[in-house]
Amino acid sequence: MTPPRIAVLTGAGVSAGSGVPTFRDAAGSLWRQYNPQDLATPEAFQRDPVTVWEFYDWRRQLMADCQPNAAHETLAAMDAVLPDFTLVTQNIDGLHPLAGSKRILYLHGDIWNLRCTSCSYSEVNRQAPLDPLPPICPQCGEMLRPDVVWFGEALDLDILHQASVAFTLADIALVIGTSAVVYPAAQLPLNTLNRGGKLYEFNMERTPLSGLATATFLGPSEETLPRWWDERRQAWGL
Ligand code: BV8
Ligand code: ZN
Repeated sequence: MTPPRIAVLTGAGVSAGSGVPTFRDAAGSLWRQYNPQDLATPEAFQRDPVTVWEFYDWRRQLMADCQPNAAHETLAAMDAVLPDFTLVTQNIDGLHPLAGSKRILYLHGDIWNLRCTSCSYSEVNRQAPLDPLPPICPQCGEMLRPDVVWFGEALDLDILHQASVAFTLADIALVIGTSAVVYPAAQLPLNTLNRGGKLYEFNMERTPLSGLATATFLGPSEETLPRWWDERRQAWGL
């Protein structure tokens, strides 16, 4: 039997098992009691670039020591055997490519990429901590920024289109570790349902998508996703 076409949307919860704080936890974290949503905005960066850079430098230092968990590894294994598979991630932590995933669409950018606020310069930079902070463009001397999509900033339209097509054509949508409140990401899995596909959710708790999901597997995705894949892989003869 031909394996189904699968599109996956991941959020911060897929990396929770690797020690990366989720947005909901980060807001409550000891670190300065800042709400990430107040810091991950162009206005905050305009007003106080050093504080925003401290926030990202802190996260980069924390993420630098984190390793992929069984959920990331399962998604990489799926990518390797499924003919039609797309991983769409909201995460910027770099753990999906580290686990070996290949077909990845980054909706919200990558914390390990820096780009210039003034010219077209950009670089991959895994230095943590960064020094100096804020980092300076070697090409024009202006400040570099994290190459991520902040709240109120538009997503890359080409990436968003590819993600939307992947979910529209998918037989199965997997939604893993996301509170499903950030748009337009949270909208994507509905494309699969609207075309008669199935939506399986993997989360610690129910979300706004749970009422629409074909099934919600409650528990840590580093446990629930490998179990689901083992059973499906055998049924599909993979
Ligand atoms: C845009 C990069 C327009 C930065 C991020 C009012 C209503 C609706 C929408 C809006 C609104 N007001 C504003 C908007 C739009 C806004 C938005 O959606 N706001 C929300 C908060 C209401 N969206 C935007 O601004 C987007 N841009 O709309 O632009 C536009 C168009 C044209 C021209 C100009 C402008 C941009 C959104 C992208 C923002 N950037 N990240 C950074 O990371 O620093 S979003 C950021 O927050 C993350 O990337 C992530 O996507 C999001 C947090 O969501 P989650 O990943 O779901 O994480 P969270 O902590 O919330 O949840 C974790 C989940 O995991 C939980 O459910 C938990 O139960 C579960 N979990 C925990 N452990 C585990 C687990 N599950 C399984 N296993 C575990 N072990
Ligand atoms: Zn520059």
